[in-house]
Amino acid sequence: MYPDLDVVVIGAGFSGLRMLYEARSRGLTARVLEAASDVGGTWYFNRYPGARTDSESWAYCFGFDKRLQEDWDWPERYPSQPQVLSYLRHVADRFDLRRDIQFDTRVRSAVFDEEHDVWVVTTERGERLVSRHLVSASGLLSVPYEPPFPRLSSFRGEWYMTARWPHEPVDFAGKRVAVIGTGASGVQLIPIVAATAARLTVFQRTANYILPARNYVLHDAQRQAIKANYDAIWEQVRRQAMGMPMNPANRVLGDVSPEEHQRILEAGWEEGGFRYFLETFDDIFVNPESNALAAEFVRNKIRTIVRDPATAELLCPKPDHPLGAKRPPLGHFYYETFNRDNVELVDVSGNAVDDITPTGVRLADGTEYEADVIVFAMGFDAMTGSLTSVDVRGRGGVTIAEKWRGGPRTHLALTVDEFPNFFMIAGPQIPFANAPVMIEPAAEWIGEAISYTREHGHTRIEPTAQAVTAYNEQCETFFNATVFPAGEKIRSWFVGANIPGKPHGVALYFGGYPNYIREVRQEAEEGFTHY
Ligand code: N01
Repeated sequence: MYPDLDVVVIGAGFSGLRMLYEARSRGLTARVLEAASDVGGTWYFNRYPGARTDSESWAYCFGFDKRLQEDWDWPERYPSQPQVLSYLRHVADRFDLRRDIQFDTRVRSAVFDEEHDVWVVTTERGERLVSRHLVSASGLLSVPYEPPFPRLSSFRGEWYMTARWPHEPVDFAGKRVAVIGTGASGVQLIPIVAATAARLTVFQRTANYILPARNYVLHDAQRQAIKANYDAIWEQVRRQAMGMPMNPANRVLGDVSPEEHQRILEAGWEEGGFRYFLETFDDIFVNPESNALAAEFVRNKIRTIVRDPATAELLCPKPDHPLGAKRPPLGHFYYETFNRDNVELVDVSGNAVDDITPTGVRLADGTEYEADVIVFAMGFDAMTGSLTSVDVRGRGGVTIAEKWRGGPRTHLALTVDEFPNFFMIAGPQIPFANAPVMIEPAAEWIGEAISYTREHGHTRIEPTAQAVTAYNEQCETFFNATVFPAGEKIRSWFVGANIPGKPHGVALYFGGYPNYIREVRQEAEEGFTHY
């Protein structure tokens, strides 16, 4: 059996588009299979009101083409979902990528044929493609956690999932709206809904640290400065632990006096976004004292902003919840929203949402909250879900779900032993960092690995089991060096704990983006010695 294609790519979001460009530039034949009707991935599906990036626009984009950077104007500090989607559409058109993308095509299975060293990919439309290589670009947060409520279908109102938002606008005006979930998605949506709903009831199970985004419109001079400084921006990003266009604080808590601590945290809070913890003290994620101080500062801000003391206390994360152990969302006047007369916060930490009734939300103690609209913002089967939900089989017929029965295990988040010729972009165990800047080096590395294999006359490339074990140990070591394990009860998707019954395992690399990139480059430059 000869392959029809060099590469099949699953997904046409940031990762799939970049991979297709990379494959083409290396003279490889490639086809992208995309379940949606257009490019965009995450930015196609998550079109809920208020959706926007939490990374600054000037580094939430591709850096591989200077003219692309010069052409594109970002209108805001944090671009909105329609703005990011427009950008990705522009990329697809500018590089004529669409002719190799098959839309409305969901992959049903991908099976490695050991005799011929090819992947046989079947789609839900009944097609069969034979490809030498398979690249999963199906997203790290793309399989939503479906509302697990048995009587949801009995609900007589409208209901929506943030991650599967309809294309038509949803009108909340004059309606009683219930929102379940207060992660990054819920936090962005809640202030927008509150502005028009007659009544908004927010069901919160775990209070998180919501940092002020402080979005702003970029004026002409700022846009020109961004374009003129892209080389410096990418240089800054390459040195930054989370791949962000920021400078390190270059100090830890112990370097300055207690009086200075508050001033520095205040300045970070005013800067907004992740600058609160990235530009204040470099040890916030590894030093319990530094973390506790930054966490208490946020609690005090909540108590200052939210007028009702009981509501403010409910919004304060518990002391056993380290800042950052759950990804801190960015808020756009989130805490201020709870000062509105039409907004109520309901604590479901000890009185769970039990079910949905024909008229609303029922809690375990029998209390019912009537609603005309329910929005579920309940998160994702993160990191592994987009692969374990597809029948992907490697050598000996082992499925990826079986392989990751004890949690994800990869080599450099790019490959898996027993899965030859298989690559992942933004797969499990990528660094905890700004997504687009991780995607580019991954696509380049995969391109290099494929070219290397072909140039050396091989038809198979696969990491050794030892390399996978070593990388997994590294991920565990870095995670254990942070303060995050202390928050083991808070159900973070970082370790698979947000989905009931999901295997736990460290799903992110916390060793910092520069270290990760160094390792990835070393592997390629030394000739793929772990393969
Ligand atoms: O999901 P989440 P998300 N009863 O898992 C609650 C990225 N992202 O979609 O905390 C009641 O964070 C759950 O409660 P608890 C970003 O990386 C980025 O918001 O488990 N509540 C939690 O409050 C982010 O981290 C952007 O106790 C239930 C919420 O649902 C990741 O995606 C925007 C429940 C889920 O929060 C995921 O964010 C959006 C139940 N039975 C997302 N089950 C930007 O960059 C779950 N919950 C802007």
